[in-house]
Amino acid sequence: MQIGLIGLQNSGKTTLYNTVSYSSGDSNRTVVKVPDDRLDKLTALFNPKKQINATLEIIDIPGLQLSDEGKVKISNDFLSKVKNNDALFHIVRQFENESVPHPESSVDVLRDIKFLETEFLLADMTLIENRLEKIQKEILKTKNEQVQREFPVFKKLQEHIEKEIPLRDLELDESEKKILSGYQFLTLKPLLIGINFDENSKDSVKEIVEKVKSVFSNANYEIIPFFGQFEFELSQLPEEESSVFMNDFGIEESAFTRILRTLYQLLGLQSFFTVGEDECRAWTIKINMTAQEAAGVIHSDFYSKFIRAEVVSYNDYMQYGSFPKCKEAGVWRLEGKEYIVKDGDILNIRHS
Ligand SMILES: Nc1nc2c(ncn2[C@@H]2O[C@H](COP(=O)(O)OP(=O)(O)O)[C@@H](O)[C@H]2O)c(=O)[nH]1
Ligand SMILES: [Mg+2]
Repeated sequence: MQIGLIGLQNSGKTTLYNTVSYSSGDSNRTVVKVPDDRLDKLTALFNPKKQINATLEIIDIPGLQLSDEGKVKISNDFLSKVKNNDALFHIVRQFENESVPHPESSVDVLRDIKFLETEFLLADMTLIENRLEKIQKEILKTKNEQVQREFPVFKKLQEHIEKEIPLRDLELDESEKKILSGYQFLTLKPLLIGINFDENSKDSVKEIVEKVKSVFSNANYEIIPFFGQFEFELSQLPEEESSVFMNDFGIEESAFTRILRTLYQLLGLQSFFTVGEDECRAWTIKINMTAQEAAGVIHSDFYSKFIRAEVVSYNDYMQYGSFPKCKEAGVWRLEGKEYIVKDGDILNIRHS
């Protein structure tokens, strides 16, 4: 899964990137481990040679520049960088800092959110219009079925986006999604908005988040407040010290943990585990995936050669402490390929 950090310049993207990325240096692409208490506990029980957390790729996309007319320039470079992102994380600046100029000269979260959304809507509108023109020409020339199928879908998008509503708010069925999968619509990508506060303005967090939520009450995205600079500094401290500071400050979990949880919700993701003496591992899958599909995430052969899945839920395993005891208690199950995997299931795939 790949997440792109986007936003105006000096909103705190690189600061956040440096907070979550272990590697230092000026690379703008990093793979981070998804922390999971449950996996840590399974590792403590199985004592495997290695623990493999789920991972997430985070990309620090260079800040959007304003043109002389005060518009965001959506360059081809920008588009190529967001292309493969599964979700966009828009970092909006709420912190005041005189030595760091705001591209719009003042701090205004509502304006910046609206601003980027408007530019993204315009970019998508242009893409849709251009494609529709081409489709219409091609339909006249050829009887290409693929192109004919695209036409009503693009018409639907156009009608929707002309109301200035992001495409992510539009209901699309599987076949429509498939037709659109090759195109890059900015407003179709799942969106998370991170509001970057200064540690001194902690008391205003609630009020500002409420305000944003009420102004954009129909919006189909999540909002996360965080303290960019402060949380970066915490991340540089040893664990024991940073947790003391966090407690004093009144944040229970790091920005990263909160961001991850929200991302999983937003993208409809969950984890299952595989355990053993060699490795204990967390895997990320979509909610509602079947046992066979989950097996395919481990290895494509496991999909085609799937026989059954041995399943114990994490909570049951923790309660009974071993597979034999889970069997005795009747919580160890053999499930077929249609079984819908639950968050925290421990799976062992039987395959031919
Ligand atoms: N006071 C304050 N400064 C911040 C905060 N977050 C980032 N900065 C500063 O703002 C400047 C720009 O941040 P950066 O992360 O590079 O922004 P980017 O352009 O979005 O990547 C840096 O000097 C940061 O130290 C914050 O929460 N509070
Ligand atoms: Mg940057």
